[in-house]
Amino acid sequence: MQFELMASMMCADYGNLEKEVKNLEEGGIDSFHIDIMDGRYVPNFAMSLYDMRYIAKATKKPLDVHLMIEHPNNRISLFLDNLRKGDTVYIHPEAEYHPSTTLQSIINAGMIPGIAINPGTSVETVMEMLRIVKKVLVMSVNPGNAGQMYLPYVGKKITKLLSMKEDMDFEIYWDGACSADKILEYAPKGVAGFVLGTTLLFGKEQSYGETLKNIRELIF
Ligand code: S6P
Ligand code: MG
Repeated sequence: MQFELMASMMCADYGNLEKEVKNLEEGGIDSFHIDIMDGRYVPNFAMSLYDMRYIAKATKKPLDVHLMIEHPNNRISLFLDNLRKGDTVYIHPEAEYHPSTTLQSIINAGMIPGIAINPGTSVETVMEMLRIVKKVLVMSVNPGNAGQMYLPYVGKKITKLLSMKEDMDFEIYWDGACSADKILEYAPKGVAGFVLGTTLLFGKEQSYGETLKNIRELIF
């Protein structure tokens, strides 16, 4: 069974960032998830433009950029100019007056357009954008911090999105408190990828390679 594993780089050791990137690459990570925060749309400052740029230079793997910032279209070129074609950029529709304009900027730059859906946001409110994007990042925690608890009511939303993804041509990704049991349950149902943070990947006794191998062996 095919599914992607992304490393949530806000959880990495910043004292050894280059080594972290190399170890994750060697361990078999598929892409690097970059949580950009502005302290306004979410109550935290995690990563910023220069962190993203550094990681983009340190790896040839794709970047998965999750913009948790107000009105991303105002400064979207700062990000797009430092990415490669085929990288993904997610916006939060609530953070923008005209989210489809922002998504069009992402498409025009050759990036993969995505939306991130908060736990309290319903599928119905983003329906039209589902026709534009290629990826939907379902937040199973409120955005802003790593190490939070899974919010179980998000499961019903994933089930709904799974029933729509073929017709509307998008893939579903999981972000927040991702544990092995969630991958075991949702990868076979069709969730395409999982963002791994403190719950499963970082700060563990075993190497990234061992962890990633164990996860991939969960599902044959
Ligand atoms: C949260 C952010 C996420 C977290 C990730 C951390 O705002 O979008 O990408 O970094 O969820 O994973 P964990 O396992 O610590 O919840
Ligand atoms: Mg994220």
